[in-house]
Amino acid sequence: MRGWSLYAFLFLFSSVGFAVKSQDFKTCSQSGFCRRGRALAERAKDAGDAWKSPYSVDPSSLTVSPDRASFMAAVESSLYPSIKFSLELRVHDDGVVRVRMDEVDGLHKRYDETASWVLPKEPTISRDLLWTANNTAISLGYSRGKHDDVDVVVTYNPLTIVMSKNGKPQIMINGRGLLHMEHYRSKDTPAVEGSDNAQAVLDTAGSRAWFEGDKEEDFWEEKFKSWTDKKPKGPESLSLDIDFPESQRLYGIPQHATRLDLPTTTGEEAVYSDPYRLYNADVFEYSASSPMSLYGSIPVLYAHHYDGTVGVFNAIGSETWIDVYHPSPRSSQTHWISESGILDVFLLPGPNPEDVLAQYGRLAGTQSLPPLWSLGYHQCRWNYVSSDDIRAVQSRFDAEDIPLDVLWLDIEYAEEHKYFMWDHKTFPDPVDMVNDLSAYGRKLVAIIDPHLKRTDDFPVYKEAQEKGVLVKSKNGESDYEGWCWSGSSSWLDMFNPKSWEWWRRLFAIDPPKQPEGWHWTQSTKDIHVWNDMNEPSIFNGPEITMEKDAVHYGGWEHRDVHNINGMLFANQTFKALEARMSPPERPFVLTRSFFAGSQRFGAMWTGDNLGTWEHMAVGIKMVLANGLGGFSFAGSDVGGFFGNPEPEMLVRWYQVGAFMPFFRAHAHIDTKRREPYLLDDPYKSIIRDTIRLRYAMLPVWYTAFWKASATGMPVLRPQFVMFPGEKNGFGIDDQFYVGDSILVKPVTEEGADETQVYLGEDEHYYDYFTYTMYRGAHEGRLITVPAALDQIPVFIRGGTIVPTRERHRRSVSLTKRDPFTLRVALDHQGHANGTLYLDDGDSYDYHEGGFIWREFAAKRVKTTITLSNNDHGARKPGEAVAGVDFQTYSPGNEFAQSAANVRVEKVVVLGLTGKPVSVTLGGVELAWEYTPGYGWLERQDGGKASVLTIKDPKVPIAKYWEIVITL
Ligand code: NBV
Repeated sequence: MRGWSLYAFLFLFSSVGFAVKSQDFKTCSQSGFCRRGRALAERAKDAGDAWKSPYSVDPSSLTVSPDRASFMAAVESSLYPSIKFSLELRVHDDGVVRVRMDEVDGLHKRYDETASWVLPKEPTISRDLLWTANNTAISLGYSRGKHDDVDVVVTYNPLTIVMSKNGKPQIMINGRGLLHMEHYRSKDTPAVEGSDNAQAVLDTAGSRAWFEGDKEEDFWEEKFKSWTDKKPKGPESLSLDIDFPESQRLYGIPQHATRLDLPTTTGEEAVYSDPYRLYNADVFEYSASSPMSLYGSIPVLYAHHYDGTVGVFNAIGSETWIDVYHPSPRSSQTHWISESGILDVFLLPGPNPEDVLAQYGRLAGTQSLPPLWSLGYHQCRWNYVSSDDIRAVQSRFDAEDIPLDVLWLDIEYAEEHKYFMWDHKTFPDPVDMVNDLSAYGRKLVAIIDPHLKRTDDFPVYKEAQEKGVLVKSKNGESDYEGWCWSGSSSWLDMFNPKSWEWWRRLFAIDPPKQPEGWHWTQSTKDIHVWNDMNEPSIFNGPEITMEKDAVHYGGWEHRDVHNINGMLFANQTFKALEARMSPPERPFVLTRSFFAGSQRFGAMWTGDNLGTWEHMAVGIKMVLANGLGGFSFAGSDVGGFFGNPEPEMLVRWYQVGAFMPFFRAHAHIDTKRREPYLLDDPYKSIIRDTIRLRYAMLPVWYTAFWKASATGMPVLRPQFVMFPGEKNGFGIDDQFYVGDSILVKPVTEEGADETQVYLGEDEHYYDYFTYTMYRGAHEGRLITVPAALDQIPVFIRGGTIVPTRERHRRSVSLTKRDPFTLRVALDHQGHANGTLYLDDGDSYDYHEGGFIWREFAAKRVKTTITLSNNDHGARKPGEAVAGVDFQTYSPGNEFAQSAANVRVEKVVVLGLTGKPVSVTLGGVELAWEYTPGYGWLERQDGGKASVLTIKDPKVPIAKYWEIVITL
């Protein structure tokens, strides 16, 4: 065994008991700047009211911009009077306030480009501001619009920034005086400026030592295990307190394996002893409850109470730790400690979850609308070992009538882990193999990792080296070298714009003309890509990642951009795949590492989870948190990456997976094969039904994805997002809504045959399968429902209309002409509404209005219920629908015409109060049948709803019609 593979082997299999090797990762106390930041907070706490932030604004420096959308001011710290900082406040037209602070003429430049990687475009600036300045503060109010009850006040001394609503502070920056931007200094500068008065300064209350501590530990060099981080620029960390005096719960800052409403990390009753860490890392066998870093970071946080929601997005790409505390049941405090970078924080005024998520979506961009096929079922394992293996797996799925859309290839397809290059011994005919999948409308996803084997017979590495697009080692002298699957490797530096065009060319399907070079010849448009290990994961690096003093394009140290790094790799892969086709088709890229902005380019998964019930459960919370971070297209390895799940666990895991936005089974190379067809019945049949259910519900999923891409509303909606005013539901994170109509409570407990479901509104809920009715309550109610192994607790929310496609097909593309079923679940007044978004699933024609957008409505007037299928033309003038671009949309567009023959084949109306006298379309009686049961007038918990089934009314999905039910 060669050196590197032995290393990899040991790395992989050295842990028998599947437990995170926490000693491989830093705790806050092992990280110099985090320790300093926490110590600062401790001193502030001990000092109580005597504590005063040394930072203040020089009022004479204040200038409001001519367009009145921003102001600039000079800031200084009384501890270092000669060091100057600049503060800028800018207000966007949706009320978001951006706060930036940087060191002026520092010894080095601080990294200030994080936001430029996140924001797809410069936000529009507000024109409706009122600024008022006096001796102590400058305040701004919004002269009109949604936020006319909001104001922002910047006090000069000490510097605080407070966003209030109706005079009540909602977001407070530096209210606790923990703001500290460690300025750049040189090693030989005396500890205290002006050596004669050093003692005097240190002795005075409010002195530097009082504020900063008197040790310079880890300022210039820091050790962790066998690594030494030489810090060429010295200390440069940023500490910032952001408090939410009116908020009870905090959500966000993915990715962590923890509850959705974030448990505390400080205070006597702290749930975790360390802050939440954002430092993208390959945390192998991670714990199912921990504030430790994982593969991705999204520094957005929401603070919620029943009468309002606000948020902050902290655009920082360096390692960041966040302490969370609730000083009272109704207020929240956070303390952010980052290693480097400027202060660039966006305050999101809300006032409710939907608004705050939309505000974040406008900043960072929303979830890209995925190709429809990628919402089907994905079958992966490490590894399918040959083209014949791939063909055999596909045919077993077909033989067992289990739908499948995507087969995956992990790293072993590539010769010596030189990605793009097929191992011809095992994959002699890759294009034919992919074509065999394409024949059924299926795709292949192949892995491409960012480590490039340093060998002359790997053209990708050679070209990258020649072009100078590899990350450099410290001092920027040579290409960085580390160890990964491919042995001695170098890493692409996607911060270098020169890499982008080149990377695009590698994926070109037709031989690219200019410039000359290598490209992936044995490829087809049906190969999509999986970017793994992009944190980056480096076997022999500190914390299994890159040394912080490695150098990126522009001379930036890796420490400045670490959390952004993985995103750029996947984003460029997405753009490369998009460019393969003209006109472009929607690509699919799965990324393990991510940052704010990744959502615009694909999907993520929760990495190497364990095949345990705890991991099954926490995966749901992680996916929900990711959705709040704007990145809805998320899922966990179904079955768990490590371990060999028993059939019961595997079945439950499929039931979870079928309700995750990204639905993929995956397994470690060391596990037994566990494709669903290998199971015995009843397990196999239950999984088949579960996957079929996913396919039937694709219209619901796709509509929810469209909504997410149009508005920022997550595909999976947590309880507090659905019912922001219902406080008993704020902690609920083991159930969720798909879009706004389907409530799911996946079972993640062994041996369960029933479970409890929380209903947070006074409304009927109908069991999706049995039509059993339950009734919630305003303050929330727990109901107990059956949940045997073949039962998934799925409910239709009363008042919604759910479109599905119920023909059994092998893959998504074969469903495209299939008829629809509509389930109409009447609310407690006998009404219901629903929406459907549909397009060709592959192209970008929807940008030009090439889609179908329908609103279904069931309206009751006395004893008549009229069920109609409307387009926007039927809406009242002026009634807008967020996200629908009615500028370009016309119900008669080409795509809608192509679907003219797609019909509704069944309508099921739940909860009528009695047998109809007639059910007509244009005055003509339709074929229908009625099963008596409970109706919308009755409160029911466990009785069956009445069911009216209208058989094949032959009405088009894309045209207006009206069915009249007379009772
Ligand atoms: O490429 C192999 C695996 C992959 O299957 C898994 O999904 C990734 O999260 N990869 C990690 C490398 C190392 C796994 C021990």
